[in-house]
Amino acid sequence: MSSTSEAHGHTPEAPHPTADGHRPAPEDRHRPADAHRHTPEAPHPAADGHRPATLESRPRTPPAQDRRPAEHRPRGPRVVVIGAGIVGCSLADELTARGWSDVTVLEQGPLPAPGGSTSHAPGLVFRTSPSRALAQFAAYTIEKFLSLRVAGVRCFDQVGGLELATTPERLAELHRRAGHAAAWGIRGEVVSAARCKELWPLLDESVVLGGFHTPDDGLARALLAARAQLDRATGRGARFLDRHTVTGIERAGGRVTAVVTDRGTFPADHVVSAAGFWGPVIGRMAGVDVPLQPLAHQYVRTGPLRELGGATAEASKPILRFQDRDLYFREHTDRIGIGSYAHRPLPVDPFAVPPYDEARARDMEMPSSYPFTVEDWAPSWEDCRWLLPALRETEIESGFNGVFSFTPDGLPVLGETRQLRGFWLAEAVWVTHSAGVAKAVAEWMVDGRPSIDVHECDLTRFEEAQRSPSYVRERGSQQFAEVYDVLHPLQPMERPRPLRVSPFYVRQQQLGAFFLEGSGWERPHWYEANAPLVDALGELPERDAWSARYWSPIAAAEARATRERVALYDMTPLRRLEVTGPGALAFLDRMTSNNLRKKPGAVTYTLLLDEAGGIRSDLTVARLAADRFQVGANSPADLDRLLRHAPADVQVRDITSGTCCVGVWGPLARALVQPLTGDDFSHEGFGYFRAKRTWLAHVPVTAMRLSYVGELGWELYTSADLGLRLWDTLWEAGQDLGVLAAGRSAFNSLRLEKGYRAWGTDMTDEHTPFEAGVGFAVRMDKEGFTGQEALRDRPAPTRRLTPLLLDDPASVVLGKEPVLVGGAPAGYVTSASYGYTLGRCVAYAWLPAGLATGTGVHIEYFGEKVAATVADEPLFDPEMTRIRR
Ligand code: FAD
Ligand code: THG
Repeated sequence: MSSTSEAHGHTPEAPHPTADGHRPAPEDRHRPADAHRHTPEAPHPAADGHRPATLESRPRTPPAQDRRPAEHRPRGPRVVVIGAGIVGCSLADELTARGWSDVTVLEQGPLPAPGGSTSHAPGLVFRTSPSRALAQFAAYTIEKFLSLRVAGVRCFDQVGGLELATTPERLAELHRRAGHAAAWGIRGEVVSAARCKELWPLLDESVVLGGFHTPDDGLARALLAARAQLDRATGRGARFLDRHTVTGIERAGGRVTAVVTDRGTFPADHVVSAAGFWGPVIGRMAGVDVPLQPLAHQYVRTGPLRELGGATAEASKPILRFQDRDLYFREHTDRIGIGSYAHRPLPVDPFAVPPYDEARARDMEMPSSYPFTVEDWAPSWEDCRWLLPALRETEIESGFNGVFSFTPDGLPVLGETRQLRGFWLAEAVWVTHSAGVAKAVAEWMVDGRPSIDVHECDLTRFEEAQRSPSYVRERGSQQFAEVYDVLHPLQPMERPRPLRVSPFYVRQQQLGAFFLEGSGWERPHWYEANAPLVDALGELPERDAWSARYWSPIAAAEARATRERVALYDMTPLRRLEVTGPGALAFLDRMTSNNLRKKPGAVTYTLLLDEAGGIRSDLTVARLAADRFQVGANSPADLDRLLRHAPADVQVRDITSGTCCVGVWGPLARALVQPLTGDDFSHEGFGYFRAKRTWLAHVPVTAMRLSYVGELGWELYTSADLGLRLWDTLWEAGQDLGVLAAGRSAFNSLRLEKGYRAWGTDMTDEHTPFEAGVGFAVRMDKEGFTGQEALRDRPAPTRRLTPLLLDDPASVVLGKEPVLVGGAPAGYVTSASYGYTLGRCVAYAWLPAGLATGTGVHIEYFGEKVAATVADEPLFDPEMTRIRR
């Protein structure tokens, strides 16, 4: 074992002699014996680990084509990565591959197994997920790991994956997962119990109903993959310093400037926290909330099994998931490794995790590995032996409670914080997604944006109320418990609720609202009070059990009433930003694609694009006064983006919480509102996409004439204190008109009939406005806006967000299903809803451009092929006669 000095540290006695953490420091005289070891088979580079000439001949991944000697190459900004787990190592590799070679990775534990989650991850990699981003991350991880070897040993065993069903519900779920796989381009097949037995001879076939087999999944050797990437990054100039504990983050003028360790300070232009479940600890040093909860998860190894006797390979059978009992399995030569999510959540306080040496002294193998609690394991052991009877002849040989991160929604937290520029998070990442995440973050840092849509993982996505330690603990624990549950896409978590409610909440409760949750808000999906209207609807097609969940025929009645009479929609959760100041117009005009240079009173639908012309958001911008705008926005990322770019003479404020909004929509909307105000609400007096400040009886409101449901009407905004009064005023005034309250379920149906896109679902920054069908909101002739140049240079679209109508009036799909054109997978559904006015289910899908109207396609729903036809949009009221009158 040779301790090499590319991991040159600064000893406490002689801290950073030059105050420049980048200079090669003197040989480390105090290196602990177990520090950064390198196996003899793969000797590590030269004494100056900075730019080891010996590695120049190593294969490099593109785009590092620079052939200049290392010392003459530009090294890019100074990057410090905290943590040398799989994420930190992969990130160093991806950054240096892009020419940013001034990368220092600081690790508190000893390399190569520093004691984080990676150090004991059994490495199962399943790609299939409802999240397209996660599926793409995992696909890249497999692709990359397949190409990595250390001393001839592969970093990935492509043994395949097998998920089992022992209940009919799970079998249906496997069909649904097969749909997700097909939608994201993953090879997979639902197979019989007999085939499962062939793949895994130890199974008791009689308890299995079927399985989902994905031949390209498999096992990552996480530590080896980390090592391979560490070596490659080192070869390009990165350095890894183990036994360096980060204790502080220095900053100046809102930017990070350096990372402080127990062995010196490292100046930095960018700092990435890849500290895994220690994320909150590093976050606190930077003054940033990191919304993740560390939880322990049990992993055991059995004793040797006769049935596996003679096995030579580490694993040859597919990695196995038995989600009905929250278990997974892999081989370790003649033993089986088993992980469980069946036990009670075991939260761990990241601030109380002992340092490496103390952990060892305390009977822990490493800081992330807590002693095994056998009582939590007992019930699972019965389940294991039920599924794999051969386990009855053996016992558990070893086990531990291994710690890793859970976020409130189960997804990673990625991106640069606005509070502290240059400070990035790459946390709550599985081994499965590690390389994909590292690639996305490296692209983000180097190119300004990831090449795929990662908005689901954006660190801005949690609202302030979703970042409290109690919320993160509760939701994180629930994520643990639900990790393998069959979850309906609309299914909300039960606690903590209610969290955010609109001022109309009491009325909604009185009307029997059925609430689901979104962004912490309680949102009525329909109102039981409207149940009597269902009888008048006539026959509705029978729904399958899955699509009937979180659905009610009442939604159809509410949709009908909106088209025929008038309905009140609670639009309070719609994000509202106020943009003010002398520079506000110029700022918004530069930030978005449509013409905003209109007189006060104008409302404009416009797009927030990124530098590459991708859609970051779609907004409505109401000019309320010369230098005051109200922006209707989508995710918290919109606020973040505007705040990042706002010049000194512009103020941007999120006013959502202090205000509220009711949408009053339907042909009788004017009859309802006009009598309440002295202002002219006629078509001539209050035109489409106009805004007015007025009073409705006692309530001061900002009224905007627009409608996401495609009917005549207004969004009415007031302050939160007056919300209830506004609701009651409208309710009373509408009694003779048959007003009703309507929910999100009807809302979503109506907006899809009208073809209005939902950002984040139908379109993201992966798409241009022209592909997404919102090119009408782009003024290419306007002077200078973000994304304009890129749009000019973009080739003609090859894909298009395409409206589909399902052929059979009784069919429904829900979104994220694969679409087959000519029998072959060609795209996926974004959103879908039954169109009650059209009498057909509407689905929008990303499909190749140029499919003619009338083209027949199939959507795969639970393994069934559902016929649909490419339609012309908008599907409803193309002449706009219902809105413009
Ligand atoms: P880590 O590996 O924890 O690395 C973070 C590093 O940061 C650590 O080495 C730590 O020492 C260092 N650090 C922290 N604070 C400081 C500081 N102040 N200064 C310097 N360094 C610091 N995932 C899968 O994909 N498939 C699986 O089958 C799988 N099974 C698992 C089974 C178990 C029992 C467990 C516990 C986890 C499993 N996971 C699995 C999850 C996976 O292990 C983790 O999500 C992943 O390893 C996290 O990688 P990371 O690099 O983010 O974190
Ligand atoms: N209301 C307000 N702001 C919003 C939304 C909203 N901002 C975010 C999100 N929703 C934006 N989405 C849309 C989508 C379509 C329309 C409005 C907001 C819309 N489009 C018309 C059309 O496409 O025909 C008009 C477009 C035009 O004339 O330029 O109405 O719900 N306040």
